[in-house]
Amino acid sequence: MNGLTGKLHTYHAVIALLLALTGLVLHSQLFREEFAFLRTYLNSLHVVIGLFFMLTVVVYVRAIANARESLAGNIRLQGITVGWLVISVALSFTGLLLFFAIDLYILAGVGTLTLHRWAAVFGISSGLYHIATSLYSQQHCSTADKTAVTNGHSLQTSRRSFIRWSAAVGALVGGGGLTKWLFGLSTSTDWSETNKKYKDCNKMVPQPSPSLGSLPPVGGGYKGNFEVFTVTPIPCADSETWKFTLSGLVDNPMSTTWKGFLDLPRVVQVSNFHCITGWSVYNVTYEGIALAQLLNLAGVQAAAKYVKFYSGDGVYTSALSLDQAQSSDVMIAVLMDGQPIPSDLGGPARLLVPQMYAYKGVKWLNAIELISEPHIGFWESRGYENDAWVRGLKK
Ligand SMILES: Nc1nc2c(c(=O)[nH]1)N[C@H]1C(S)=C(S)[C@@H](COP(=O)(O)O)O[C@H]1N2
Ligand SMILES: [Mo]
Repeated sequence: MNGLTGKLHTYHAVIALLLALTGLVLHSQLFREEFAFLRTYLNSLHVVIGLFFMLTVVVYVRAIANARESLAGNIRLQGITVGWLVISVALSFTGLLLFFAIDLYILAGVGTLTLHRWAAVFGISSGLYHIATSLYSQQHCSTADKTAVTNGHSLQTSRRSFIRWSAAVGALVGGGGLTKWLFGLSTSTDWSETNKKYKDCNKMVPQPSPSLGSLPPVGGGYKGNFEVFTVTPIPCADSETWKFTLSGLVDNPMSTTWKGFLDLPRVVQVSNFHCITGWSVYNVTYEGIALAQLLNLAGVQAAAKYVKFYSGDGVYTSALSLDQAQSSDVMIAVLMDGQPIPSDLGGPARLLVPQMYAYKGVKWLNAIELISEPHIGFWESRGYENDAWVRGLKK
């Protein structure tokens, strides 16, 4: 390595390390709970570091192209270079896709986040392998002459291959652990698989019966995968105790049991689901109560300007302006592709605001309140826009 590529190597390594650290921290549940308020900053930081990462990759590719001869014949170095390039390009491409997908109207989320994670698994474990083996060979080079005399050659080689093998096993074990952590949920787009994938601890009797259009789903079955996101442990509901209330500035406040809730008229719609972290799920057939209709029934008073939503987790809230809440596609869903929504995904009843980022879609929705002053919800008070229109969908 000459001076220039040596420096480049250092920059690249440091940036890759920062990228891995911010990525891992972003994935951790801690940053949806205690440190949730740091999440938006951390996410921007991860994106900016990612841009620098891509920059070093480009400069690196040019440097390598200029120094092709030094790679010729060195199979090991060629392997490292090609592997590194594949992983870097995969990381950059999926990263860009996650960031820009919604602007470009492309189907990010169908595997994009999954690919990004796989690239991270390979990147991090091969990075660790690379560090371990080159640390050894550096040491080995500087002491090569002495050891060659004292230890003899064969011992030298077997020691080197022992180190390589240990590093490889370490990287494999580390990569396996990382994979398990990053993919806590397996991925599948098949709804029949879904109940195995998303856990359901709710005990709701009776189950809502799907109406025409709901089963088989008119949307043809949703495309993509939901990430189970929650800032609390997942609450389990029981129809014996479950209650839904609508209160505040309304003429007819309402407090109903599960049975009464299921008697409210429902509609079926096909909509998309966009999380602000970059993943989307498309063509979900939802059945539920149109919020505008429910508000109509309740008789909204003139003083009411905002609608506040509460979750059965006792922590999460969100809010919409009355106008936003009355959009025709805002609903309280109880069925998804004709099946009861599992507790993982916010069942028995969750709010849906398809044209806004999904943090508006309060899971385990159990209360609505009409208020006169704005309410700043859980994520909104931690840096997310209160007007959460998905980029490009509405303004
Ligand atoms: N009660 C509650 N609702 C919530 C959240 C949450 O943490 N708690 N997360 C929000 C966010 S950020 C997203 S992207 C979606 C995720 O929905 P899912 O877990 O069904 O995929 O739920 C939203 N509603
Ligand atoms: Mo989200």
